[in-house]
Amino acid sequence: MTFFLADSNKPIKTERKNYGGSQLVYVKNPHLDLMDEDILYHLDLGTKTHNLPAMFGDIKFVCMGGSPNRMKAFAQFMHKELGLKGDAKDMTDICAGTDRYCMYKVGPVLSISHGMGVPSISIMLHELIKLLHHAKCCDVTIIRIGTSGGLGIEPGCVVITDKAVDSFFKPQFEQVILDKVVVRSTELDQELAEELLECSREIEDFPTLVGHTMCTYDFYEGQGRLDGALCSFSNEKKLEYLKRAYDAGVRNIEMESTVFAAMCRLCGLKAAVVCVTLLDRLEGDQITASHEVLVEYQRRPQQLISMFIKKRLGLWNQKELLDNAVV
Ligand code: R2B
Ligand code: URA
Repeated sequence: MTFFLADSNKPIKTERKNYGGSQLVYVKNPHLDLMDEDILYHLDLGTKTHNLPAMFGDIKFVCMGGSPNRMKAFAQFMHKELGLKGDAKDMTDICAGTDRYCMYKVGPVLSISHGMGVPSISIMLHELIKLLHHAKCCDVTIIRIGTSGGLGIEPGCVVITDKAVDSFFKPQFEQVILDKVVVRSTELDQELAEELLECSREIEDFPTLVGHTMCTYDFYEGQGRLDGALCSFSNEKKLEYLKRAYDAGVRNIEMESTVFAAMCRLCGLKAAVVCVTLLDRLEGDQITASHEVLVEYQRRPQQLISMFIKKRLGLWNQKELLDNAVV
């Protein structure tokens, strides 16, 4: 697949080196084959109403985050970073027919919002994964770029998740199916995490580290906060729990990573989670940084992912290309 830069006819090739064959996106549902039409209701897309292979067949990177505004900003940023033709401001929301999620396509990059929490991201992922499957996409890398609460690290750090764990620090996601609990592994792609860490070494503007990410079903009691409408534990109990989480390797807390990791893994997608921390939960519960500081923090995962995508596309700086050239 080839895209063209705005200022030249220099092509952007999206083939990956050393990949060892194309990896398709799987759906593990025999019922889908029996359906005449698949309506992706929450995305306002469908197999009969839209030509999904034509619209999305060239997607190689899917980046997602909770907020629609942030994912629009990411799409506009990527448009500039990839030097694509046209005005980024004219970018249209592919899911404009619904206000559940937003979606923007920037060359081989899809930027999509997922809302807050496991149920919201899970609905979006079911439909997104079917979309990538119907569109016959291959070799797709999927990354959640989000916000989180840090644990024992400076606010503003970027955490690349090596393990997404539940509230008991276990690397698993429990899905209730009919009246049974099905336990799914939340293993993420370790090579991808290492590649991202390698990219981060070239960014001096903010610290990036690798650690476990704890995913909870709630922002307040579920994350051991004392400042919700309900709270039945002491500050001592809260700190004892958070310190145990730290000792188990947890460096940040958010609300989507386990189901994201579990679903992507089952469907053959190489997945990563990259979140900035807005506060250190060992120091407090309330997010007190100014709006400007929070906006800048939220750009950090975007900067890292932009560098990663540009490197994969062979668009990273000339010096590095020369340094790595085989003579
Ligand atoms: C991080 O931030 C949101 C809660 O404020 C939630 O979506 C998450 O994972
Ligand atoms: N998002 C979370 O889920 N928790 C925090 O503490 C901050 C952002």
